[in-house]
Amino acid sequence: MLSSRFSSLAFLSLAAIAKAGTVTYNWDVTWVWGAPDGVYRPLIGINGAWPCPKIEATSGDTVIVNLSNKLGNETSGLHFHGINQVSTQEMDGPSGVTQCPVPPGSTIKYQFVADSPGTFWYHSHNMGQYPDGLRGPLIIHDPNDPFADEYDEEVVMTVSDWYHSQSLDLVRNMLQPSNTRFAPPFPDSITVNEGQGGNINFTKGKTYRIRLINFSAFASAMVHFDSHDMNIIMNDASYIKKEKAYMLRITAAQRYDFLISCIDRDNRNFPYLIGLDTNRDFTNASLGVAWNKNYTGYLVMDPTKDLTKVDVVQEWKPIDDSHFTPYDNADAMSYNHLVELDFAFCTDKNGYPRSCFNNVTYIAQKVPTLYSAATTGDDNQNPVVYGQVNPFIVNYGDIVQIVINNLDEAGHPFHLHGHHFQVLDRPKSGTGKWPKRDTNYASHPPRRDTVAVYGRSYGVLRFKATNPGVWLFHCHIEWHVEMGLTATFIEAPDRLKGMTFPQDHIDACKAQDIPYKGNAAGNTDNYTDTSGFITTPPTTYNG
Ligand SMILES: *[C@@H]1O[C@H](CO)[C@@H](O)[C@H](O)[C@H]1NC(C)=O
Ligand SMILES: *[C@@H]1O[C@H](CO)[C@@H](O)[C@H](O)[C@H]1NC(C)=O
Ligand SMILES: *[C@@H]1O[C@H](CO)[C@@H](O)[C@H](O)[C@H]1NC(C)=O
Ligand SMILES: *[C@@H]1O[C@H](CO)[C@@H](O)[C@H](O)[C@H]1NC(C)=O
Ligand SMILES: *[C@@H]1O[C@H](CO)[C@@H](O)[C@H](O)[C@H]1NC(C)=O
Ligand SMILES: *[C@@H]1O[C@H](CO)[C@@H](O)[C@H](O)[C@H]1NC(C)=O
Ligand SMILES: *[C@@H]1O[C@H](CO)[C@@H](O)[C@H](O)[C@H]1NC(C)=O
Ligand SMILES: *[C@@H]1O[C@H](CO)[C@@H](O)[C@H](O)[C@H]1NC(C)=O
Ligand SMILES: [Cu+2]
Repeated sequence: MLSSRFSSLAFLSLAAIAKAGTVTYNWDVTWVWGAPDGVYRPLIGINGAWPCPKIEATSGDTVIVNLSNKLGNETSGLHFHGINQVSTQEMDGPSGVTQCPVPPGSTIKYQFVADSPGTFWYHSHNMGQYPDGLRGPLIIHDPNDPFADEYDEEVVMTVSDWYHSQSLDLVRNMLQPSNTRFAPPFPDSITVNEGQGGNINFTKGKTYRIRLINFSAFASAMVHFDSHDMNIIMNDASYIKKEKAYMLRITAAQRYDFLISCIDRDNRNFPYLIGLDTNRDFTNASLGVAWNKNYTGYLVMDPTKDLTKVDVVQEWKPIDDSHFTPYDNADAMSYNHLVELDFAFCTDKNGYPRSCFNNVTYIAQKVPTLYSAATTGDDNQNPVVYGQVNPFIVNYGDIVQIVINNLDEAGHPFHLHGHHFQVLDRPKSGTGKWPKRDTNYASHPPRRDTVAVYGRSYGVLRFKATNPGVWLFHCHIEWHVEMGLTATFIEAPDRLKGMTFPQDHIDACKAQDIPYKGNAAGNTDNYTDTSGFITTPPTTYNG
């Protein structure tokens, strides 16, 4: 599973003394015909192949991805999940936010410094495309890994829910007035390593670092290894004090790095279980248990021996990740800027199912939000210029507390671009709304980029606004993004004023006659003139 370049520890020690380099990927985005779970369907791959390749670099390296859209019939783009894009906010990738969609026949270059090590992933942030396959691991090695002495080999493991239909059709079916229960598409199966299998060679005396990445569009998964604990060392590319876990729950877009050791007493092949959690709230027994999609993989000591035993779990009791301690033991920051978001499903003027923050659904505008921030002068401090993208202006240096009140009965994973936030509190389901008091928080809260907020409960997050840019905050259930479950942080707009963009990014807009200056509607005479703003979501979904 490791590429040859990184397969030896010798490389890692070399990297420790090597100077920062550049890794370049020339990628054509192409349709590929494939059957990850045995059922053939069109997939979005790279350079004619699928699964998509892994990006691998060492912290400090510059990563260049030169992306040519050769799909012919769909736009595209890439987001590098968990990379904070310090000073390169225009490389973050979501369409309509930091760039225009890349039209067929165009090329766009992404370039950023991998400033921080860990397990990341990249994916399309355009047209609900990543469940169609356009996604892959992004591994940034750490020459100063504090756990380097504790493992011998590393293994990348990706997990995902999987669909037999294409995203465009799934989203079109979902966004219908008849969908009064806001039902998302239901996965057909679960894939591990994109269907390539998840068996791990397990040799006595060796300890393995598993980099687990969740590519899911919807479901969460429970992870349990027969007879072996997981020793977790990282969540979402942020080191933690080692935590022993019997079971983990990973939601869409999260990552965990953990160690598993093959010890003296081990003498057989051990199954592990990944159970797809399609229930709305696994902690609520009255909702029934819906573990109908399971994957069994093996820690393989001897491939000629039994590989049929199944790992059975009686009860799902995952470790509480909100109680992890960051490796550096950093204190909770105190905040000066509160943003409280009530999340609930809602219905638009045409009766279409949507999801809302504070009763407002996100509607993509004509001009990418970052381009508006760059080109509307001092008016870029005024949320009016951005249109209905749920904009929140925060000043440079603010410490922002986001409170997310989840009024839905299901759990939802929330992701912030451009930051690793502190998770101060994430109470159990059924707790209700934030009591508007800051009490009983973690004093050394874990930092991550995606947090699961339980049903009818809330989450309290803090981040420091020292990364000027336009950063989305959204549920990482892709189907909910398409329903509008997104807010936009306009961070330090005074520092975005007048910023310029690479010509190929602007050319992507020009090729489609998308305005790239002015307010949300491209008005350049009067930035607070809201004529032409999009105030109702389109009734036909085209991505
Ligand atoms: C695991 O071991 C088998 C032989 O037992 C070998 O063919 C395979 O390449 C190994 N896989 C990895 C990822 O090292
Ligand atoms: C990027 O790709 C385009 C089109 O394939 C090619 O013309 C260009 O030279 C590439 N750029 C780099 C930096 O490799
Ligand atoms: C584009 O082409 C692919 C492959 O033929 C097809 O599966 C897909 O549905 C098409 N997309 C659109 C938007 O027509
Ligand atoms: C990945 O995330 C999805 C969406 O939250 C979830 O359903 C699935 O169970 C997760 N997979 C794992 C292995 O945790
Ligand atoms: C999946 O695994 C769980 C836990 O062992 C079990 O309760 C459930 O019945 C399994 N589901 C299927 C469809 O086998
Ligand atoms: C949302 O709308 C409901 C019903 O119209 C109202 O009770 C509630 O106060 C609103 N919430 C916010 C945050 O505006
Ligand atoms: C569990 O689910 C039931 C049925 O939807 C609901 O009435 C109840 O409030 C839920 N319990 C909690 C603690 O959320
Ligand atoms: C700009 O447009 C706003 C909203 O239509 C209007 O109130 C304002 O007077 C206009 N400003 C100028 C200078 O025309
Ligand atoms: Cu959601």
